[in-house]
Amino acid sequence: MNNEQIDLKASLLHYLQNQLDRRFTTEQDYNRAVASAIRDYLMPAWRETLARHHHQEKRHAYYLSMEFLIGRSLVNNMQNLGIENEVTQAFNELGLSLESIQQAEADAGLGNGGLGRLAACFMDSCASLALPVTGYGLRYEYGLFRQLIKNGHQIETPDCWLEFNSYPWEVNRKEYTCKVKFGGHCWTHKDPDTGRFEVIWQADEEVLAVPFDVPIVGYQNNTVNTLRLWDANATEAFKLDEFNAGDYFEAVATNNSAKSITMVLYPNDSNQNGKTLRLRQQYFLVSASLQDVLTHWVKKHGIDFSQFAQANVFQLNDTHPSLAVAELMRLLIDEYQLEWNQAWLIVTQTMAYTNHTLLPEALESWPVEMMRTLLPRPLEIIEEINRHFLVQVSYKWPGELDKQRQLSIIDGYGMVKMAHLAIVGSFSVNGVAALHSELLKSKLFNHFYQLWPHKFNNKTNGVTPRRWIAAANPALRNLLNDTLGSDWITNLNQLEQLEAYQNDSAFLARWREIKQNNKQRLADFVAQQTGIELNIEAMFDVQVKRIHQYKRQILNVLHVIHLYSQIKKGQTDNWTNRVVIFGGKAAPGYWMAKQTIKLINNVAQIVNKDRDVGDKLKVVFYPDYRVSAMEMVCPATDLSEQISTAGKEASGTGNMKFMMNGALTIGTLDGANVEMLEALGQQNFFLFGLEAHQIQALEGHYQPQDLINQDTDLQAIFHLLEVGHFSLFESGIFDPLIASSKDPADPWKTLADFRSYIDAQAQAAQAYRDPQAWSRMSLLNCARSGRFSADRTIQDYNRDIWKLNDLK
Ligand code: 26W
Repeated sequence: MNNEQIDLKASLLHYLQNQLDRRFTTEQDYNRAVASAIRDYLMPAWRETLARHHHQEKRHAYYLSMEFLIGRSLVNNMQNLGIENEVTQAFNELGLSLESIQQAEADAGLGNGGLGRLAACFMDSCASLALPVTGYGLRYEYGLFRQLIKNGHQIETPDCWLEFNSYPWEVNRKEYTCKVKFGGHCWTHKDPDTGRFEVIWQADEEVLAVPFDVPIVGYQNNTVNTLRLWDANATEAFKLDEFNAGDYFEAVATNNSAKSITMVLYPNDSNQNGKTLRLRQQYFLVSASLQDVLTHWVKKHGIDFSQFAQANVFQLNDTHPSLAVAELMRLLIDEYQLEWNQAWLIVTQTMAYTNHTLLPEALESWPVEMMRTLLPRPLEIIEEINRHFLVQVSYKWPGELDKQRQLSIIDGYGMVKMAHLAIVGSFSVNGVAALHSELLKSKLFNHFYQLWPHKFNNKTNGVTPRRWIAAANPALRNLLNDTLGSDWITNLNQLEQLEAYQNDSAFLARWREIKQNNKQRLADFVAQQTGIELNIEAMFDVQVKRIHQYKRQILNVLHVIHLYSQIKKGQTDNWTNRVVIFGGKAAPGYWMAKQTIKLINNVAQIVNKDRDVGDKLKVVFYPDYRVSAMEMVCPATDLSEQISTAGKEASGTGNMKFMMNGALTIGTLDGANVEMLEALGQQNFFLFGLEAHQIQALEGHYQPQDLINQDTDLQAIFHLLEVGHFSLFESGIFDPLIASSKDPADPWKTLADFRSYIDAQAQAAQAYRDPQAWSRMSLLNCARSGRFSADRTIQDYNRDIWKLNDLK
């Protein structure tokens, strides 16, 4: 790699042998040892990248996110460093199995789902493209809860991923510690020398933000970018005066109140709970990160900020870090004495906002009074931003007071609307798939679009092929390398060349064999975890994602019950055996989602033990679905379920991972499915369901009971559900779930899509019966997935928003 390079094997041995007693060495210990050796090994490249950023770059981007769902890092880092063979050989020589040591790594589960995993994929792509991008996030002591299933119910247990409070990949950078203020009050004071009015924020609490840096290794390009995660600490472990006054408990409690800020990730990904602690987390992230950037700037340029906007850009991952708009104003004005207009110009030239959801319940807003108590100075600034903004609105729509009311950052109920703050403070606003970005312009943010059409743009999501093909599916990686060379890893459009093999039966046979082996690997795991035996000749039909009504796991369950009832009636001519796999976590407070998990498990239990059913149908709930689970599930999937109500899923990213790994999709015209279908053509995609505009037109006219009356299959399904066939000793437990899908007010319009879903499923089953034709479609899915590489997405962000020079 370079002349500073350390002897990897010697270092590995050093860490492996550095155990007091080898008899008690566990796989976790070995994992930690190898991670430590690799971290040391990548240090020179990391240092060089930082030096390059410091000395050469003209512009730097910062990705601000409350979530980074990294998962495991060992395999990825080895692969990106190009040292897989070396490490494997060293392990073999020691008589150790790298495979089981890889599995011993805990997932860094610092995210809920799509938004957090996207941030992790983006970090990988930025480093692989050698772009100067730094991630800023929080070092939660507990990531997303671990899910246990007891009697079919989800049980949440704490995720202690930081064994003994350390993570082998991170480096503590306490020299960059800064302080974040909370509470207290503000007053204005006139500087006697300058005559300038200054605001003093006298906080009543200060919390230390201590950075821990995680290396982000680019793909074999000598680049190691940084993900900086903040850990909250008390300013002094014990306030001595309180201690001396004998209030030992009070002193320790202060310590805990500071530490609580980064104690746990909120396990919520679709509605905000309005808790003070969450607002503290958001401000803590934003303030520490911006102070970090400004301190660095001032060290290099002094307090001249005239070039700051040319040199820095902040990408806000949803509204969670949107206080950055107010905080950058505060720092520039209060700490560095800029005038309001100068500061506002800088803010509105450096902030860019990405929206990830259209669901109204997921849009963040905070009570003004909560903000006043916790963040008095940032609130003053938000109020001032709003005053300026509403003047602009009144110029655009003179006399239209309702426009001002609708657009105001602070609404009539005394809530601060974070999306409005983010849009007003940013020069760019983007959605995450073409359809989603159009809906932002035409619906959710229409007035803002009329005001500032130039701000709005689309950046269709993508996922990293390093993790989602090369690391997760080594057999496919090898086949691709043998067939196409290895350029596809950094230029995924190269996969198009696979099309040349679409009619090559020998090639298709190899293609199928890889899939079957991956299915076996998953089947072994499922057997070991759940005792359920899977036949890999069956179609593996998979829906893994957060459990949410808009994602309609319930529609999938209705189909499962439909298949079961067909089997029971003996209607099994031309049957295609299926394994239906579900996985996903429900937010702990989301009762309907938890009931959905219970229903899936109950249906699985009845179906799997029924002797009439046998291999015709198996149902699996895969517990504790997480990044590392997807790494095994996605290469083993034949059919990917992307069945959300059209207009509700902003993009989806699981859909892309499946496509790359040669799964076919059954899906609605929602999120990025639309663009997948465009790349694939209708003949390679099982399309069903109403379109977004049709769903909207249904509002107020939806009559699910009529649909049931017209459809004997639906009647049979509801009959089984209602007589308690899946709730024998738990009478009535599914009544609310059943009632919600029969409710004319059902926002997810599940039954409206039932018939077309069942038909599309039948087509999929039929198609699966021709292995050669299926493998051909599978190959085309992979071949046409190039545009869903996160590299393409990041190049789009860079071309339109960040405008960085790559540092290759
Ligand atoms: C305040 C509570 C909360 C927390 C997280 C509300 C909303 C969120 C996220 C915005 C939810 C999320 O993860 N959205 C997903 O983002 C993915 C990446 O862009 C998309 O692919 C998914 O469609 C979208 O649901």
